[in-house]
Amino acid sequence: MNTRLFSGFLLALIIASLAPAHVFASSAWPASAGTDIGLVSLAATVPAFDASGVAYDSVLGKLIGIGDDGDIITMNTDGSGVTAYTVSGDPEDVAIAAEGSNVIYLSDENAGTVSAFDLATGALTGKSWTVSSYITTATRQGIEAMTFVPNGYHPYADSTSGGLFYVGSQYNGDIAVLDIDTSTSGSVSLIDTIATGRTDLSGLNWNSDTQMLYAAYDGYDLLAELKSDGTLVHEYAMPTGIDQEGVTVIPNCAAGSADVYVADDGAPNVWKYTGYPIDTDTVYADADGDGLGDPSLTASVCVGGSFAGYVSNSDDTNDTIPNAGIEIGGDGKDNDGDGVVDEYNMIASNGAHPYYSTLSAADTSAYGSTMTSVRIVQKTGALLVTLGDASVYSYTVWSGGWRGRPWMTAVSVKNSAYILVSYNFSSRRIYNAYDGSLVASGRGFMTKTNAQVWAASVLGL
Ligand SMILES: [Ca+2]
Ligand SMILES: [Ca+2]
Ligand SMILES: [Ca+2]
Ligand SMILES: [Ca+2]
Repeated sequence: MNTRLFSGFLLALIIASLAPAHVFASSAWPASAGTDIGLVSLAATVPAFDASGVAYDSVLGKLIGIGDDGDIITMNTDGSGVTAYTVSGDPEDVAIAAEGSNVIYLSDENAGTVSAFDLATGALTGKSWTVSSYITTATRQGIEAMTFVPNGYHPYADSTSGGLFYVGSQYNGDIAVLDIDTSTSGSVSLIDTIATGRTDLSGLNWNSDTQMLYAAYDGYDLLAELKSDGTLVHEYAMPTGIDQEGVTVIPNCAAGSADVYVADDGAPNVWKYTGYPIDTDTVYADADGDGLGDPSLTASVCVGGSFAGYVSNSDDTNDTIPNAGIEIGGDGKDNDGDGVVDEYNMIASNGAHPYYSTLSAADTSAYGSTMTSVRIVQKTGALLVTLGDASVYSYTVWSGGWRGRPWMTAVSVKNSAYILVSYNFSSRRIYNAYDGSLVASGRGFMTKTNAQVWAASVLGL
């Protein structure tokens, strides 16, 4: 509806008489003051364009504008590159069911129909659906708003057309959720009716990246954000002085904001507002590919989205070493998720370390880098190895412990990751510090020095 056809008095009367018991307080407009990109070239190329609806096809990279005199235009998001088409009737909004397909759907306010138009041929496809019986309208207050919500984003059963059409009435603000079989003319069924609680609904736009339904209310100068089940999330007072007949939102999830485009009825005016806030998810860099993210290196993605090389958790203590499933000592966190904090790792429960166990234990520069301490617990006979990521492994040597049998020692062989464990100078074993495996053993009295010589000889170091 072109509200300029009404006097200010009449408009005020309509709003006052239809104002519902709607108490959600609107917030101040959170985006820029706006620029009229219709003035870039649209006003010159299609001067009679009576902006009524706008949508965005991210595959084509084009805004698609509808004028209620039957004009259809596509243009770039900066207002340049206008291509114009014409169609009969009173199209008020436009919906895109399959981006990049070139097929768009027009809601005709007077006819109460939805029609398919092909941008590739510049003509109606011939398919149309009568929807007027599913929604209450009045003269010049018809199906003013329409958008398409893909399957998976609406709370209803999947439709064979890939999603559902949300068609809004300017008269009472209700949204008819319709399953339109886009393959067959005339086949349409009502799935649900959502009462938005406010009249003068003039534009609808679903965005899957923000998972939000944007609803413009012309006479109220409001932009509402709703979930696809109709739950109201936000309501913003829009810049006044224009007739908001159509709206579309183009998010930049990495930047955490969106551009909002508004079709301003009565003239070739399309307003662009920048810096509009959107919800995003935070993801964390996973440079070592262990599925754990680096809390210090983040990126912003669309709701439920992903970004290559990033994960949704921030649980990595060291993003240069794969250590998923390993308890890191001394950080106060339960890294391996077993309910115990900072405990020792055990081969039986944690398995061998996913990174250190791939290294050669024969590397004679290991001690002090990949392995930072070695000690034996006299009472239990446990060999404790602290690895370079601060994880501590407890390996059981001589099970049963060594209570009352002192003189146990544990030492790296030639700074390798082989550990020589001995007691009473008479029994010796060599363990691989990376996986706790027993490599060799020997018996018979030997001094510390000779035991080292023996171990180096056995290992070929
Ligand atoms: Ca990682
Ligand atoms: Ca890691
Ligand atoms: Ca733990
Ligand atoms: Ca820990």
